[in-house]
Amino acid sequence: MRVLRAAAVGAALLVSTAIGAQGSGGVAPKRHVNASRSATPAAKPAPATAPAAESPDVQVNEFMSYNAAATTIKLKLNSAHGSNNGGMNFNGGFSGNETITVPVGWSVSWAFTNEDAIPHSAIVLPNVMPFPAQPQDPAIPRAYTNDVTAGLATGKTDATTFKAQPAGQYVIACGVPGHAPSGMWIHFDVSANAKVPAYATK
Ligand SMILES: [Cu+2]
Repeated sequence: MRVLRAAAVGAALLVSTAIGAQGSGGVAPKRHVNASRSATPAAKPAPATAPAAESPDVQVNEFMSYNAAATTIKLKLNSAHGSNNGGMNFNGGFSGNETITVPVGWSVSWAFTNEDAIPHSAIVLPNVMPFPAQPQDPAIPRAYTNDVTAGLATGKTDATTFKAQPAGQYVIACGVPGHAPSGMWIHFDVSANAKVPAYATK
């Protein structure tokens, strides 16, 4: 009898426990669902707190991007980019058939890479023909690669940053003797009127 009574009490406890579990179990998921449903629309306004005022970089083409707020320009200068003009080109441009325009006073960071089998370099010179037979100083301070006259060997890179001023018409030319007269130059205009940089190809 004692054993039976104990079993009966145990059974009653099990039943009440099961009811209790069922009760709380039935309520809890309902609250959870309600909470998640009300949270979903509430979460949507979150992007409004994201920084929208920051100026993103603008990609002009595969070689140039800029940041208008910072007035900075990133320019890739690849010598012998493709076979145009027998490799005597910058980013495929030669004999002035490409024009890079930058607003005066902006900061230009160029990354030069020589993709050719022979040495090349880059230097900003006045847009005055014919090109000087002898090496000369850049028209804008710092606007040149290392080894302007000897050129950088195959695969070599060189980076420089300079302020685009004063306004005027320049060229980016190879400083290795004979290369610029062979067409290894493109236009580089520092403009007092341009609001943003541009990269024109003919
Ligand atoms: Cu060259």
